[in-house]
Amino acid sequence: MKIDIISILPEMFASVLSASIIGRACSSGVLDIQIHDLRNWTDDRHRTTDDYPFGGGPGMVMKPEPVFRALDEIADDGDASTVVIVSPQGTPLDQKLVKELSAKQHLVIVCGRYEGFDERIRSRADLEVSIGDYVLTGGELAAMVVVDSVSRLLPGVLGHEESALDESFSNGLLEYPQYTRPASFAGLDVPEVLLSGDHARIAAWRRAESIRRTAERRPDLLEDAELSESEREFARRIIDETE
Ligand code: JD2
Repeated sequence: MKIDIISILPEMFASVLSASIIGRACSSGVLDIQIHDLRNWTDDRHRTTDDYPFGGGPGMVMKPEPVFRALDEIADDGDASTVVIVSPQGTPLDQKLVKELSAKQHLVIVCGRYEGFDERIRSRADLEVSIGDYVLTGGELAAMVVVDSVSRLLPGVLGHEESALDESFSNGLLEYPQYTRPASFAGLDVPEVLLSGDHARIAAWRRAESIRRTAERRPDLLEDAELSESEREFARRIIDETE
């Protein structure tokens, strides 16, 4: 997958995108990420990317011309590129949208700063995405969240062991509790079932704990989760017991 990122703060990306799993994916050729400085498409002495809002009001907005020129050059491959704007007004990012984005050949992510975008920039986007209901100072961290979550779904980015673990968020439930050695630590013991070697019992315990945890912490997720009738009854009981 090719990912181009357009930003006025390109230096923000280096450590995040070169570290660990994403860095390895780039080195191996599975991922090709290019960061572009939006100021390269300005045409004035001060390399200006913002301007005052018509109608007045506080703050500045991203001016359209540099973004249009950057996209003319970077998203120039017809239907093969998907232009994504990150903004608090976008479609909330969830694992389903991450999966859809991971099927694209070429993503072009536009990061803004200031108080947002001249509305005409939106006409160049295929998709506007938000990473959550809080306000960042700009789109760069959001773009990195999109790149990170999408990258780990690409074939060959995670090892086999790691990718098998992915099943659990994709089933719509929270993860079951996990433990490693030692079996007893700080007076806290690993549940006996996990030491039993009884794989059927372990699978049943993990499934029940996933449902329990989801019912306690994120009951909203249960609506779309695939549960049997008796699992639904179990979840209902946990919700009723959780004040
Ligand atoms: C951004 C700003 C609007 C005031 C460009 C914020 C985002 N989940 C998210 N929270 N915030 C953002 C985000 C993304 C891009 C920009 N700002 C600052 N915008 C009103 C301040 C400017 C995402 N995705």
